[in-house]
Amino acid sequence: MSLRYLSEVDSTNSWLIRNVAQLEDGDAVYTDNQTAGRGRKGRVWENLPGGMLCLSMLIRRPLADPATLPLLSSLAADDAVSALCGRPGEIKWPNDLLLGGKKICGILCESLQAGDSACYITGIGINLSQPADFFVQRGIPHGGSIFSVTGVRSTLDDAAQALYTALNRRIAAFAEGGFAAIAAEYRAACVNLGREVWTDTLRGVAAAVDDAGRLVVRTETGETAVFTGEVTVRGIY
Ligand code: BT5
Repeated sequence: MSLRYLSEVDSTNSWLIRNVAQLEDGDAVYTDNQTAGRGRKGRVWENLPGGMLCLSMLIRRPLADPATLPLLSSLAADDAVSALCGRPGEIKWPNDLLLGGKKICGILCESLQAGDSACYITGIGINLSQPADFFVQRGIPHGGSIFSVTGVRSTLDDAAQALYTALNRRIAAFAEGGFAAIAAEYRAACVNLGREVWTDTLRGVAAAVDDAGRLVVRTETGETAVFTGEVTVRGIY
C-alpha cells in the first residue's frame, strides 16, 4: 500500500489502469496537474495546474457491494474536506460533494479485470484553490473550490494525505459490509432527502436512501428505488 505523487499525468485513473499489473491493493497516486481528467460518460474534469487534488486508489480486495463504491468515496471525500477546512460538505446522491452549494469534488469509479480477479479504482478530484472565476470561465458556474467557498487554503500534500487516510479508514468495513456498513453516516451527509428530485423517467420527492444505496423517490403513484447517477435536485446549487 503506498501513496505516490506524480508531477503531471493525463488521468490518475488511467495511470492506475496502465500500471495495474505492478500494483497492490490500496496503492494510490495523486497529482495537481491532470491534463486529461475524465468525468463520467466521457465528460471532462477541468484542470487548473496547481489548483486541485486528483487522487486515484486501486482496490484489489473483493468488495461486497462494488456498485456503491462511488457513495463510499463521496463520504471519504467529505471526511477529507471537513479535515481540511473544518466544515462538512453536502453529498448530492449518489456521489457529488458540494460545499456551500458548489460542486467541489467529482468521483469516477471504474472496474477492470486483472488476471483472474476483478479490481476497482476510485478516482476523486477535489478543488482546492481555484478562484470563483475559473469555474465561470470554464462554463461550470455551479463549481467551486475549498478556497473559493471558505477562504481556506490547503496544500496538495495535506489534502492527499487526508483523502488517502479517509479512504483507508472506511474501506475495510465497506469491503465486508457493503453500503449498509456506512449507510447511517452517508444519510446524515446526503442533501437530497426531503427535496424534489427528478430523473429521465420520474419526478417526486427523495424519501430515503435504502440499505442498497438506492435513492427512494416518492411519486404520486408510490415509491420507486432508483440507481441511476443522473438525478436533478431542485434548489440545490
Ligand atoms: C465527475 O464526473 O464529476 C467525475 C470527475 C472525476 C475526476 C477525478 S480526478 C481523479 C480521477 N482521474 C480522472 O481522470 N478522473 C477522476 P461527472 O459527474 O460526469 O461531472 C462532470 C461535470 O462536472 C462536467 O461536465 C462539468 O459540468 C463539471 N466539472 C468539470 N470539471 C469540474 C471541476 N473541476 N469542478 C467542478 N465541476 C466540474
